[in-house]
Amino acid sequence: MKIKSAEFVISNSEVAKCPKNAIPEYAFIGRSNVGKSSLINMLTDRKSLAKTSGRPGKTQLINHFIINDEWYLVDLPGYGYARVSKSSKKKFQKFITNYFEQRQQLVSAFVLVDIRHKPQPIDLEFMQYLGESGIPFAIIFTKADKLKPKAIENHVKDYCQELLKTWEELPPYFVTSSSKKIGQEAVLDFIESTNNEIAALKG
Ligand SMILES: Nc1nc2c(ncn2[C@@H]2O[C@H](COP(=O)(O)OP(=O)(O)OP(=O)(O)O)[C@@H](O)[C@H]2O)c(=O)[nH]1
Ligand SMILES: [Mg+2]
Repeated sequence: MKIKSAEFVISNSEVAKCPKNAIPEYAFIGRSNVGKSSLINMLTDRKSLAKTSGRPGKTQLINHFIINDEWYLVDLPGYGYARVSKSSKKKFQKFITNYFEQRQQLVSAFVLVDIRHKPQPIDLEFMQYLGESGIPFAIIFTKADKLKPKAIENHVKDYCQELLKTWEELPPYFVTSSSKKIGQEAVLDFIESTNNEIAALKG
């Protein structure tokens, strides 16, 4: 998919106030600092469409971006970062779970995990939560520039093995690096073919 346009639309803390348009939507979620906002910039070829930071907890709201006037890309706050505030210490903030449970337009979530780390309980729990809520998801391994190709292969293999302990089938997954621009085409092609399937179903 070619990115012809990518624009910020709105930030919200309530899912009820999110855009009402019935167009396909893809949401990026994962631990704080895993690289969600950076990935959004890499995918859209924009330097600072989504705000990034070296300190965890940068993204605090539900941020909608419209791509090619055709689909929404959503940047979400990270989970698993306790220092944000006392009241939001709960593992998955309520407005995030509300978003996933109520957002009719959501086609698929992308759960981002840092390729350097072993499977973390909080990520596996979030995937479990999505599965139980009937929300399709794909996994995006981030920061692949930090590992050598052989290590990437081993980490992905180990991750898949862990998933197969609880899942019968593996979700789609992608290896990416925002700094080295790895994985852009694969992720965008996945979104494009999913959009095409939806359009075909609609007739
Ligand atoms: N080496 C490397 N660093 C990355 C990559 N992607 C993101 N980073 C760095 O990781 C840090 C966090 O990036 P963000 O994109 O702000 O992470 P986030 O998941 O949106 O974080 P929150 O909004 O706080 O939840 C920044 O210092 C980025 O420069 C990558 O592909 N490679
Ligand atoms: Mg962010």
